[in-house]
Amino acid sequence: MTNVMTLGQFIIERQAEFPYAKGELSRLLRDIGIAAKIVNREVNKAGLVDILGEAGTMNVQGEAVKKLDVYANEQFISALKSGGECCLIASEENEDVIQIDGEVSRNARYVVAIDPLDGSSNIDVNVAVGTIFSIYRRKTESGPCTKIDVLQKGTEQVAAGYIIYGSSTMLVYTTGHGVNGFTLDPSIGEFCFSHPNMVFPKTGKMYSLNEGNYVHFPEGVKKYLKYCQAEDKETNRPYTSRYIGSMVADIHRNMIKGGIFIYPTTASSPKGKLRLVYECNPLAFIVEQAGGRATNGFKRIMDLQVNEVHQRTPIFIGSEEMVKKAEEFMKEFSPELKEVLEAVEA
Ligand code: AHM
Ligand code: MG
Repeated sequence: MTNVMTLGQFIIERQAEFPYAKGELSRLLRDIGIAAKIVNREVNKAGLVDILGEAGTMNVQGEAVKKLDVYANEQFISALKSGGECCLIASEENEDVIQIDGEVSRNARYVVAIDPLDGSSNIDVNVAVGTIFSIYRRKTESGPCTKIDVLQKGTEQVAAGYIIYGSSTMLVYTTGHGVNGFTLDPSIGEFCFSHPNMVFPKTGKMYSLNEGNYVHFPEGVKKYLKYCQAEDKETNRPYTSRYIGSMVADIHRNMIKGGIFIYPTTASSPKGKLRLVYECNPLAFIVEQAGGRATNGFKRIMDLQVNEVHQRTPIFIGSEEMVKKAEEFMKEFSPELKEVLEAVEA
């Protein structure tokens, strides 16, 4: 007998911590965990594409081969539909929200926002990708759920998590009582409790941003980057540059080692690139729960007004002291952006 605790056992043990606990949120998290294992199986086969067939073609069994992000989207939607606890899904892959009004979901009270496969351009090159999810209680009292139910501030999240399909596969989540991580043991097909009470180091040595966009960065980010690269023994500079291009993987690494991830506004993405509802808010919730900080350079991510399902925002997220320092640079050198970003919220 080993003392391994599975995700399923952990969720049941912690059920009492959930607001209005009746077991529904536990079941919802369990459903997401099951879909994650199925997606993981396919992600691990991604290198076999030449053998199994290209996306858009027929495989040897005569089935259509789907792109992995489409496949992941279908798996999560199907798990949430059949689980019966979710009445509405907002996904990066779907322009419109998906209402679930079948018999099994009649009394469902939860809404899920999801990016089923983030960083999907990394699949072809065998680099880590992720899934990001966010869970809210529905806002409307009765009738079918609508878009209104997902247009809630990040502070209203009841749970959030990510799955990282990396050198090992992990599921990390919070329900507002700290952050816990589970590593998939492929030999038994279970997520096993491996990272209790994850804590974001107060400061670190790593900065993660796409430096190729440098000429299009706001002045505050340019100046902060030069600060990161300047020599100073007392503050351990120059820092180290690490950018994977999969937000989940970059933030996961920074949470373990200490660091900052920035995706600012750029000339081609004047409102930022990353999506507030299913990328930034869930990661901000997790990072804050681990003692880190997440802002748009001026304002806390989770306090931003949500007007659109696919709304974008710049993000500065990671070790508290590093994010605060970057904000100082934004305030001093890019003050004009504050109003621009307030207008997006209005
Ligand atoms: P995606 O949802 O289309 O995969 O885009 C999100 C990803 C993030 O994971 C990553 O941080 C960022 O886009 C990388 O963008 P870029 O290539 O512009 O640096
Ligand atoms: Mg994405």
